[in-house]
Amino acid sequence: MAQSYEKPQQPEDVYFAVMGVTGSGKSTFVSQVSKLSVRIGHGLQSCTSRVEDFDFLYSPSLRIHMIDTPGFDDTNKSDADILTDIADWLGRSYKQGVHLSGILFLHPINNRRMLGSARRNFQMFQKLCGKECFQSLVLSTTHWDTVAPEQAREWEKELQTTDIFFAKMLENGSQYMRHDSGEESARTILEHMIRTRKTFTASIQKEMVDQGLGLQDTGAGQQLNDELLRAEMNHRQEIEELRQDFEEARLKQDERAMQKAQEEHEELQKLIEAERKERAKLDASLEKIKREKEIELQKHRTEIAKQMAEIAKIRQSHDKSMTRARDCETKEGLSTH
Ligand SMILES: Nc1nc2c(ncn2[C@@H]2O[C@H](COP(=O)(O)OP(=O)(O)OP(=O)(O)O)[C@@H](O)[C@H]2O)c(=O)[nH]1
Ligand SMILES: [Mg+2]
Repeated sequence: MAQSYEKPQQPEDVYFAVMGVTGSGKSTFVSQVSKLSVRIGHGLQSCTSRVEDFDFLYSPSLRIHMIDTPGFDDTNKSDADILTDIADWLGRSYKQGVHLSGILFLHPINNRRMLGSARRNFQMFQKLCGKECFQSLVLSTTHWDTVAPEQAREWEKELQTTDIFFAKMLENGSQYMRHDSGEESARTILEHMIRTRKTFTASIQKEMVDQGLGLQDTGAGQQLNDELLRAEMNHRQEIEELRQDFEEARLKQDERAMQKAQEEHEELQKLIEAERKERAKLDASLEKIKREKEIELQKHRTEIAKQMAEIAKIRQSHDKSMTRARDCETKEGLSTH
């Protein structure tokens, strides 16, 4: 009689993304919950340079994938590059039938009121997710040990009660959780995310995959595009003011002031050019991003192959000189006997 074997049950795959500005502690969180070796940045430079999937077996029936992302406000990459990377990962995984079940957004509590770029990036993050998935978001604060407790609590309250910070998202179903005690709070957050998990499609996935929009026409892309345009307009205004300064200096025949205005003008022109390039990066469909990434990967592989060939050449020449030295020693040994 044929024996029946029970097919071993495959664990359920659950995907959680971790986002937030650079240095907020995303990779640290991923390493705390997964116990995997994750590169954490200890210098002033940003660390995670691309989206990475760290998976581990949480229980025999559950495999957790923590998606570590590079942080906006990176020291090496522009926000347009970061948004492109995240859009690429989200688009590709969605096409392959992978759905996120939650996103954790980390904010360092010592970055008081989400000033400047942190605030703009938070707005971009909200557009990237879309209101419909606010219920699957956990907003959390890190770096509690770097601020006096009463100060941190005051700033936390401000975050929770101010509309442009966390308040609107909390009203729309997001959850706030402190991450203030290392592995213990990391585990509490993960357990909460597992308990409340529900798959969803982020706005940027619907926009780029379902509607076939280019990155610049997505909510997050538009937000970044508007910011870059605003910065460009400000710089043009500054150039206009510099022209007047230059004219005044010319009338006074003040060579030094003329030189200074000229140099500042050149700097501003460079900034405007960089902003234009950034905006051009947003003019990309998922297909274009994929092609560019493939070209980048190919360049990277060619570079590695070149380096490997160099290493092999050095090793070969080293081996040859060692053999020659050994031969000489043997000959000398023989001649002395
Ligand atoms: N004091 C303190 N340091 C922390 C905390 N969380 C992370 N760090 C430190 O902050 C630095 C940056 O942490 P990462 O986990 O690399 O931050 P990240 O968000 O992944 O940064 P990017 O990869 O650059 O986007 C590291 O030195 C961490 O050890 C925290 O809660 N308190
Ligand atoms: Mg990181």
